[in-house]
Amino acid sequence: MIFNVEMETMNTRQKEHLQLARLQKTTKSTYENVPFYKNKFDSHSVKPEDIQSLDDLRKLPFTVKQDLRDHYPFGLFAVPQNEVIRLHASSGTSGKPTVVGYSRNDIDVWSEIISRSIAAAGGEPGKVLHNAYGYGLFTGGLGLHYGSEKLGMTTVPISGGNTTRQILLIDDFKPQVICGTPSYVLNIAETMEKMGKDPAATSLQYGIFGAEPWSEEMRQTLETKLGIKAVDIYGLSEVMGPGVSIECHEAQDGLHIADDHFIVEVINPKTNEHVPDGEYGELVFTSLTKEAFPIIRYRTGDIAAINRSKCQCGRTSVRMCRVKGRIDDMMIIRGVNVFPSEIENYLLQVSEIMPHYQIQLQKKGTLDHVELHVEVNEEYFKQCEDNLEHANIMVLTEKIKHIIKSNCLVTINVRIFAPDSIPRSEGKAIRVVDLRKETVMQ
Ligand code: DLL
Repeated sequence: MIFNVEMETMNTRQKEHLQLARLQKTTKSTYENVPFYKNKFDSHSVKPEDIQSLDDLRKLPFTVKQDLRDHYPFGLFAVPQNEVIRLHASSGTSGKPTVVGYSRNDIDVWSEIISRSIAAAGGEPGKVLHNAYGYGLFTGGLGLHYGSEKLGMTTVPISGGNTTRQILLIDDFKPQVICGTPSYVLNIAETMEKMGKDPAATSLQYGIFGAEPWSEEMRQTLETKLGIKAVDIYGLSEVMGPGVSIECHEAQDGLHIADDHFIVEVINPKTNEHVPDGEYGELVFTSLTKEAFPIIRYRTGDIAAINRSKCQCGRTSVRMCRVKGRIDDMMIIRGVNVFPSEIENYLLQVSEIMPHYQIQLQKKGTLDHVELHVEVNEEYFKQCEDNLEHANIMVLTEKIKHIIKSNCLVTINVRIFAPDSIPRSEGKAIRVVDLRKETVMQ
């Protein structure tokens, strides 16, 4: 179902015309209302009037996460604080959190974008949506919630955690759509299995999964276990929250960017030059309709590629491929670049292990030492007489090393653990544990 046919199927000329008008308005508003942008534009000798075409966007300076931290909490807002009706913030693992604000109109626009995202994912008015994204300062819970209500779905604001209760409510309320991080929804499905329930036998038909990198293999796992169609949803609080892009359930072939509200660019993170369509680079977004917290050329740190071909679903927006990961999460193992999601993709093809893993980074001398922690499944563990020293475990370790080596071209150490040893996620999974600063130099 296409929620807003007029906006979602516009032709390129109409879209570009709309984008330019909105870009000019945003540039003017940021210049006039946010001293940070005024100073930055001035130091780059660019004025809002210089934006006469979409290509002129390149004249504007980039914005980075540190700019948000430097102006904590409200320094980048473009409206007076009494017009800000909602705040969200990132957890800020290092330093100050990043705070974002929304005007009433921003919340309406976001809800509209999420409604059409849920419709693209298979949701429909009158059906039930189980929202297992965390509610609170994180944008996942409330973002999906408002859009689901606007679409006219019966919305279950369960949030993350309390997994057995989630299962009870799925049984009783019979939702067709489930939203959550892929790692948490996997946790729900496995908990159902442990309770002797068949996760594929619920009322669920569609899953809307995102907020963390995940792989095609993880999609297969979730679709098979739960008997659903699963789509990828992407977003970040600095740009709006979830809904910046989403796959359609018809094609499941790249995420449609809400490009009437955001312009995407893809750059080489080292040279800052644009890369050709189809090539991987860092995603950069400019908001076109946000009032309280407009953002110009925000460098997301996320690596993906874009594609401008038309999708079979009829939507005409630019699409992006699934995000490989964040630049910060990229590991360089003896000169080869690898993202955890690439390792996941091959790991999940190994039937003897569970779809959970963690990568530990340590320093040994001057070299980075990478250890992949995986968990053997119950059945195989029994065959190994519940013994991690069993010869079959050694064979399995070598098998995993070989699969990673031949597909990702890196040699990494693999450690196999007993079932249920890897921490389960209730929100964003922690895939990489970086112990390099704590590791004693040898
Ligand atoms: O994670 C917003 C969101 C909520 C997206 C619910 C999707 C669903 P932040 O907490 O600000 O916002 O984190 C944003 O998470 O820069 C990416 O690195 C990562 N991320 C988000 N969605 C995806 C995805 C929300 N589908 C950061 N695939 C982003 C890969 C994702 N990474």
